[in-house]
Order: sequence, then C-alpha cells, then structure tokens
Amino acid sequence: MSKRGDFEAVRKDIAKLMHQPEYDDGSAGPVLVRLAWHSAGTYDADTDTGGSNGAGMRYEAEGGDPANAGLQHARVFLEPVKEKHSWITYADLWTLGGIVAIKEMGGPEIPWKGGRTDYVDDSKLPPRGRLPDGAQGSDHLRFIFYRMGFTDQEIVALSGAHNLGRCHSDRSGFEGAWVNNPTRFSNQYFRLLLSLQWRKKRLPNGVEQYVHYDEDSEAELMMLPTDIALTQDKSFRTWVELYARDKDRFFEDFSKVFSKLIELGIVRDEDGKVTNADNERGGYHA
Ligand code: CCH
Repeated sequence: MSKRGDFEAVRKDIAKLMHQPEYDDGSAGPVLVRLAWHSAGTYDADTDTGGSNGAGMRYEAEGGDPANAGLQHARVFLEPVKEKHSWITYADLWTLGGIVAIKEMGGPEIPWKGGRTDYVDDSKLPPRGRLPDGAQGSDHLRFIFYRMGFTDQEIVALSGAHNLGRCHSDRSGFEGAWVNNPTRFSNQYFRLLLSLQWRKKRLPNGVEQYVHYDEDSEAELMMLPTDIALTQDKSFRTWVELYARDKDRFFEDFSKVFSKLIELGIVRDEDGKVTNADNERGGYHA
C-alpha cells in the first residue's frame, strides 16, 4: 500500500507488469493502451456523456459491449496494482496504464493528471455503439471522432496507435498485427500504410481486411478498412504523409491528442483538481 496520491509508486508497478512472456507478443502494453482509449472514447461532447470518469467498463452495460471484447485481459493485468494501491480509482488506473505502457514501449511522455472518479453517474452512461467500427470508412471515422471534438489531424495522430498490438479473430473478428514489431512505439504504421501494396482479403469468418505478405519476416501484416481509409481521403492523407516522414512530429502530436482523449469529460479548476467528479461516493482525487 502506497501513500494516498503517490502516483509515482503506481506508475512503477504498472511498468513492472509490462513484461508478460505468455501473452500475445510478450507485452501487456498494447492491450493496456486500448483499455485507456476505450475507457475514454465513448465521450459525446454535445450531451457531455461517456468518457473515462466512472470506469463504466466494470459493468456489463459497457464492459459487455462487443467493441470492448478482450479488454478484460488489460483489467486483469492491472488488478494487482489496484490491490496494492487501493486508494487509486479504476478510472485513473486505466488511463494511467495506457500512458505508462506507451512510454515503456518507447513512445512519448504523455501528460496525465489524476482525479477521475469511480462513481457511476447513471445520467452520464454512454449507450453502446460509440466506439469506431473497423469495417467502415472515412465518413464513419469523422462521425465518431468529431463527436468527441477531434479534428482530422487528431484522428490521424490517434490512429498511429495501431503501430501497437494486434487484432484477434475471437475479439474483433479481424486478425493480425499492423507492423512487424508491435510492442515498439514508432511511426512505422504510417510508413507501411504508404509504402506497401495492400490487398483486400476475406477471412474464413467473412470479415474483410487488407493484408501484405512481408518476405523478410515471413509474416502477413494487416490493415483495417478504417486504416486504409486514411490514405484514400485527401485531408487525412496529408497527415499520414507528414507522420510517415516525421517521427518527432508524430510523437509530439500523439502525446497531445492522447492526453486530450483521456481528459474528455473531466473538468478541472486552476489547480488541476477535478470539479465534476463525485468523489464522496467515487473515490479519491489528488
Ligand atoms: Fe484500435 N483497434 N481502432 N485504436 N487499437 C484494435 C486494436 C487496437 C479501431 C479498431 C481496432 C484506435 C482507433 C481505432 C489500439 C489503439 C487505438 C482492433 C483489434 C480493432 C478492430 C481488437 C482485437 O481484435 O483485439 C478503429 C476502427 C479505430 C478508429 O479509429 C485508437 C484511437 C487507439 C489509441 C489511441 C491498440 C493499441 C490496439 C491493439 C490491442 C491489442 O490487444 O493488441
């Protein structure tokens, strides 16, 4: 048990659980990043509902959304950290897990502040269907991400997270990794999007994705239809091209936009203290 508010101690323990030789590509990192993103990516700016406050994925209504299939692995990885630092809220732990994972995998430092609550405000619960569907195109991406208040540039920067991890046919129906080294954060995803020939492939389960057979690694790499859409839409493509040639710029923009993502729906005063979280019932804020 650490001192209440000692987020440094929590960070250290999250970093320690990154190495998971039995799991996927040997790292808990990618699925932790996806947990952070899905915990926040339900936000709707118009109605001020959804977002990371409340850690709603603990409950069936949100946790059982097919879009969240597989994220129980990430929650299980983090459970010993929660047990050890019981003062931290799940909402803080899940978002912090994502940024520690990105850093541990060689990615940028991402600003993070605590103070989210675990109190579930029923009036803020997001309906299912707020997360993106990989089978769709650029209109869908704009529909989903504009709702949260993101721009075209930010949509492309965020998509760079697909440099990490993989698709699992028993979770999303898609299969495979986007890059050869899916536990190392880089701008490789953008470079491959532009440099390789992507061929449409129908999987045995009927799901369609794009693939490229890489001779060097003798592995088949993949892209979702939404990933390919980033190269076909003029406005998106400009940013794909920029991030493919300028890794530093990608890291800088990714850091800003991921930090914005995990703050959606969180209101803070000048001192950074969260003012719209019911911590009497929900937990602790710094
Ligand atoms: Fe994603 N993502 N994502 N994604 N995603 C999947 C996996 C990861 C979409 C669909 C999928 C973001 C945006 C999108 C990660 C981070 C981000 C999978 C496979 C699908 C499908 C799931 C499975 O089968 O396990 C779509 C559509 C969009 C639209 O933009 C954003 C934004 C982020 C974070 C900033 C990460 C990381 C993974 C790998 C997870 C793992 O388990 O390895």
